[in-house]
Amino acid sequence: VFKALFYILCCGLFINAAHAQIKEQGIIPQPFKIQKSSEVFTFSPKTSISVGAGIDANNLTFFNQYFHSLSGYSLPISKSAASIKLNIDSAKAIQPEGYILSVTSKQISITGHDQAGVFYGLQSLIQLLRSSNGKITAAGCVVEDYPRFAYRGMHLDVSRHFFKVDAIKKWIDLLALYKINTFHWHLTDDQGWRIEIKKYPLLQSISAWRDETIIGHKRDSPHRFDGKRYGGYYTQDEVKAVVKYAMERHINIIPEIEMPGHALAALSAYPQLGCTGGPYKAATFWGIFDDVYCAGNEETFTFLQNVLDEVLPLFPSKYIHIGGDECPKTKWKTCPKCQKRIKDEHLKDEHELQSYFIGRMEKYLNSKGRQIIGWDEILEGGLAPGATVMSWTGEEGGIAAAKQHHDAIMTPEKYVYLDYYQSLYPSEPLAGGGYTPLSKMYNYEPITKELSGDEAKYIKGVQANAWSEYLASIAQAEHQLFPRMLALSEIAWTAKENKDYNGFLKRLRYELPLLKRLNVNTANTFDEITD
Ligand code: TNX
Repeated sequence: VFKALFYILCCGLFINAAHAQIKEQGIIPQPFKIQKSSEVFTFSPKTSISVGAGIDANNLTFFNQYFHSLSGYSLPISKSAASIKLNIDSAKAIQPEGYILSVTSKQISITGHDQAGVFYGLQSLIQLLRSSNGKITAAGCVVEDYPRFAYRGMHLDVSRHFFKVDAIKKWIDLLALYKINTFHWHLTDDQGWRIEIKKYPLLQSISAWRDETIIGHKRDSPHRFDGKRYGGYYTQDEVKAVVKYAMERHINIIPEIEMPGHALAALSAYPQLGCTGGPYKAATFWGIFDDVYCAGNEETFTFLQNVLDEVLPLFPSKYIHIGGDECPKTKWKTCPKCQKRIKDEHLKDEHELQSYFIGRMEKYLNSKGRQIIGWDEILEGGLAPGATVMSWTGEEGGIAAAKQHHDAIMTPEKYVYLDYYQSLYPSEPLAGGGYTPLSKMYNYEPITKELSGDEAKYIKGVQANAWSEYLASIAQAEHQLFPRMLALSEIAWTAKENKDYNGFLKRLRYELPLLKRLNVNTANTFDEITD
């Protein structure tokens, strides 16, 4: 009897321990519904996948790569009965981009509403995989999932620091894993022009470069230069390859061509486009610069339209970002051409001149079937008719846009800027201004109470911005981005009522080893110091 009791007790402890482990396994972003079971699916080299009619095989690429790196073997695709089944059925998974994932001891099935749904089901499955003693398993569960917001964005500034195509592809894979569907590619700024424009070769030979490389990214000496030219740009062929790579992972790339401010790099090659005629040089340090595109000069508009004529065929995106932020009006105030434009167009002041500028570019882009997005300063002097506002200086811009029945994307710097410090540890590398620990970012709520139910519909989603002034290397970029990007994914995807910071932290514990396997330099000092 004693022996039997001891046996029962041991079994109980074992089952409990196993169950506790399963209970803590999870998915980031937290799905709409997840029901865990104690079943476990075990993979073997014989486990095959069947891909239902109409499913694009590209959906499997990232999963297969990851699975192979974990197990050392690939899963064969089979036309007949297989233990992993992928299907599209919009009557079963009724929400766009949604999916139903079921894992039992015998079978794994993913039913997507659409291709994206199947893809996201596979990303969730990646997060359920466990490897122990050479055995790969997936925790049993039924997941029913779909996103809260249609726009789930991440931005990357490649002007202040340049990241090569391979780094961009790795980054895209990581966005995809966390169900982020928009990549806002900040391609031009004062410190470098990063996209090949064949009509303007000096953009490649001059604007893509600055005279100095900033080194010494330490708190005590952030301003040291090594005297070496710094720069680079993407060829149009590279851009096409990146756009294709992203599309295969259900990510739309929105290019940003900045205007009328943050234009020094372009002006350094084409000084006639500035109010004073130059000479100008691409900035070697950070900030806001007074020399901007001249709004009184017709050639400025011809130049920007010609640039866009080459940009548009590369990016199928409905949206094109035209910047609009931080444009000092100093030079416009004393520029005869700008003043003439103000008079001729019956504008009140330089703010209305900025609005004229953006409105004119919007018309051009609309005539090519595209819509503009701009930073919230495009509200200055009146919003262009179909513009979407990206609200960065706070939430006010997004709220104002929604109240005017314009679409808005929330990206307030206080909550979702990844160049801000994530911890107060002195070991933290030099970063941009503020302090946004993981919890603060996680708890950001994009729909503010100022908005009525109808107005809230204009908030299309949320985005985190990775300005790269202090991201001098990929390792440093990853340190700033991870794990905070995972918090963004829950803001953007997870239903409001399912958000729970403590639960997120528990799931994060299982996610960090995954990120390590993917060679991501995740920060481990993201917790808050409360004293
Ligand atoms: C403001 S956010 C900028 C960027 C800087 C960033 C640094 C925005 C639209 N403009 O040019 O890189 O602050 O945090």
